[in-house]
Amino acid sequence: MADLSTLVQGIQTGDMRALARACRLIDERDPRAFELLKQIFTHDGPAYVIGVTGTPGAGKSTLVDGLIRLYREQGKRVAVLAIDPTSPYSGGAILGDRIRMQQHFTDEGVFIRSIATRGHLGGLSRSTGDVLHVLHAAKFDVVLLETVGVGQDELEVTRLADTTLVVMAPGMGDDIQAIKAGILEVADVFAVNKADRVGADATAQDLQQMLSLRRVPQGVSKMQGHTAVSTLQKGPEAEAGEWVPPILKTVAHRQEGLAELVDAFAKHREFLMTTEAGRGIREQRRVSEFQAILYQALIDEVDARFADQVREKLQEVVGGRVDPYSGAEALVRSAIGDENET
Ligand SMILES: Nc1nc2c(ncn2[C@@H]2O[C@H](COP(=O)(O)OP(=O)(O)OP(=O)(O)O)[C@@H](O)[C@H]2O)c(=O)[nH]1
Ligand SMILES: [Mg+2]
Repeated sequence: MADLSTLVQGIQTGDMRALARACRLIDERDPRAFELLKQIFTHDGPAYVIGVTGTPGAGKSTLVDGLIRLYREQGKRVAVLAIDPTSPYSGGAILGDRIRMQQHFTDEGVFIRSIATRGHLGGLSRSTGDVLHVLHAAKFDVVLLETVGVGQDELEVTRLADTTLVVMAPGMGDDIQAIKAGILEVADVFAVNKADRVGADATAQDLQQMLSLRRVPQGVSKMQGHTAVSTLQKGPEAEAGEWVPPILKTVAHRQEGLAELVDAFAKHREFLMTTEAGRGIREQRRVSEFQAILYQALIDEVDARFADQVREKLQEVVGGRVDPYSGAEALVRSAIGDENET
């Protein structure tokens, strides 16, 4: 397929149009995307992936904007994936982000792309994972993965990141209490943004206290093997080989505290690359990715080849003639060609 090899070449040379085309194939779940991903895959992609999540309005987009600028000053090539919400509330926010981002659109070293939350199975995190491989192949130095909202889908996406930044802002004390435990557990680094406002110290302290209450025993993997391994406690109690998420204060629109943030990211990356715990996390990520790809491939295959049988069986189940367990079992047996039905 000459067309595909041109595309592969375009990606590997960082051609923006080729990148956009590849993202589109993935987004549309074009069968050629699978072939493309096979060809460009590398085991140790060079891009360092930073997930950015946090409470609404805390300043995530402003921080991402500042981080792009900082990394660009260091001569790094940066990609930004904005995980678009399906929520109707966020239309305005997204528009604002677009305007803010515009200054980067003409920069050859910055690639910006939104990923829509399509309804398909395993959808958002799977297609984001595929796009990440495209960005690895294009040899970006840094990928910023900004999620909007703190739902389960968004938390799933942060599992794809090497390092997850959770952004909070002062005056959200009650919010912090209300935040699902999930968001604290995915954090590798915390930013208390809007530190120019009163209450930033109190928020940082609240956060610190909440983290120490949530102390997790060493070695316990959280959220199906998510990245953060930490006792979530500072000081001498933290045992060797564990990551303790630092809490940093930032003023995003003034670029304050961003250098420290980048420093903390680098330390976390170092932890991932050089420690036993870090190796375990990276291994677990490969396991989860393979499982997700395998299951998706199986589902696609079944959809393509057994759609009629599935529909028939479904009618029997819905009509109460077959129980769902027997129905599923019969389909699986016929799909794998096992005639020894019991
Ligand atoms: N005072 C102050 N305002 C800030 C700071 N950072 C961001 N803001 C403002 O806070 C508002 C929200 O910032 P965004 O960056 O859009 O926040 P967000 O977390 O991306 O918001 P959503 O995507 O809607 O959840 C904007 O008006 C920013 O200008 C800061 O450090 N200090
Ligand atoms: Mg935003």
